[in-house]
Amino acid sequence: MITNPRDTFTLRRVRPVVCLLFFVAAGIAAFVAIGPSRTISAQGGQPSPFAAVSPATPECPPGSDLITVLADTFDGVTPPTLPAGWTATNAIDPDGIFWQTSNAGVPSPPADSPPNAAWINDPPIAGDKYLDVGTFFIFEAWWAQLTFRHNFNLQSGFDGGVLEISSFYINNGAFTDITDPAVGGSFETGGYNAIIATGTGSPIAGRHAWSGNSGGFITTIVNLPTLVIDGKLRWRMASDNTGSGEGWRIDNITLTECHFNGPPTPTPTATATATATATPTPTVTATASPTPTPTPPSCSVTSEVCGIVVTFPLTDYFVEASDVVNAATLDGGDFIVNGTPADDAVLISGGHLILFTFNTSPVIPGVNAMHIPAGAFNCFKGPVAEFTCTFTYVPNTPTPTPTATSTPTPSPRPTPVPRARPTPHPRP
Ligand SMILES: [Ca+2]
Ligand SMILES: [Ca+2]
Ligand SMILES: [Ca+2]
Repeated sequence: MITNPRDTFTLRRVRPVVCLLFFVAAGIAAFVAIGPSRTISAQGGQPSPFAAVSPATPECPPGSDLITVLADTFDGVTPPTLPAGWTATNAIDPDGIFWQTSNAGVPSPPADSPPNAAWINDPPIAGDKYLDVGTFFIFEAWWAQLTFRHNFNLQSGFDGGVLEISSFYINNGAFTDITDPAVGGSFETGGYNAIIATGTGSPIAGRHAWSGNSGGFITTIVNLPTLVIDGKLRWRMASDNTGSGEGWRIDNITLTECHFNGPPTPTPTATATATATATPTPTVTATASPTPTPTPPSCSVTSEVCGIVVTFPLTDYFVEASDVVNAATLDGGDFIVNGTPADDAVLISGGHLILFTFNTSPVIPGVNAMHIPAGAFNCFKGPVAEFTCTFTYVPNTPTPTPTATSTPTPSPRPTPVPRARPTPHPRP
């Protein structure tokens, strides 16, 4: 499923409410939109050592709607098959058992929504098992939240599960823990409850993780960073070299965000190009009325990279156009970083989104300048307007191994700051 971005142009720093999103991935058909409601039933009511939670009913800022980016219950397949869009990989494969769907066995109950959940075992030897969901793209994401239910009984303190994300703009695409500062995600509820022991062969030794016995299905809600515009999620179960558990089950996954629902807005123009006014201001003097300036180009672009701080030298840059781009006029050289033209340009998403790539990163420590000259390529409505923007590169420094013994305190979610809109938009 590919949803064309709206014919709406935004600068995220100016109007963070606006969001455009779509998927591109194999097997996207698996992601079934389930409408505006994101409530997950709180069933499987066994006594649990974890605090009872009521899945939050998120509130979107005025002018935006809650939409579901992806959702899966794992119930449309016959175990052990995974739904399309999901992949299972064992980076360390001790037993040939991969993440799969399951409708029976331990840990019990086997599913939150019957009949199936995704499941992995907890073997008595070192293992590293991944459950990945295909790439999704979120543009102008506001208040993106991942909710899922899971039931784990993993050798306490030695075997554990973590949630990781891969994005172009995080550690050069390497899967990174959702709570890592480079990612910036945080748990609203149901966060990690243990630190995995070191020295016993765990691939995630020393990291915060889910471990021990959840006592049935619990809810985890993750606040996703707004800077992640493309992502692959990974549920990772790591076991050490002795002792075992029952395993880990995942069910009822939803990823939601707030999406601007207003009318298309005028293009903010950072350059000095004057906007033609329909009615020149009357003048009382004898001086001539100003000649109306020509209508500026109807095609403008922006990039999620504008204004952000990156911790590795970027080679890939998404640029979003307000109008469909004419591919015949597009080439890598149209996009320039610090005076270096890109090597390639690819048009995706119905022609609104361009991915410029460099064979060698042009990034320098400190402030970096991005530039697209006026008319570098054409859109359906006319030549592209000049684009300039900057971002900052701060080389990453190694993160010390965590030594704290307490679980991290979830960060409070940011307070929505709705931007002013010119006119209210009637809801359907
Ligand atoms: Ca299910
Ligand atoms: Ca173990
Ligand atoms: Ca060109």
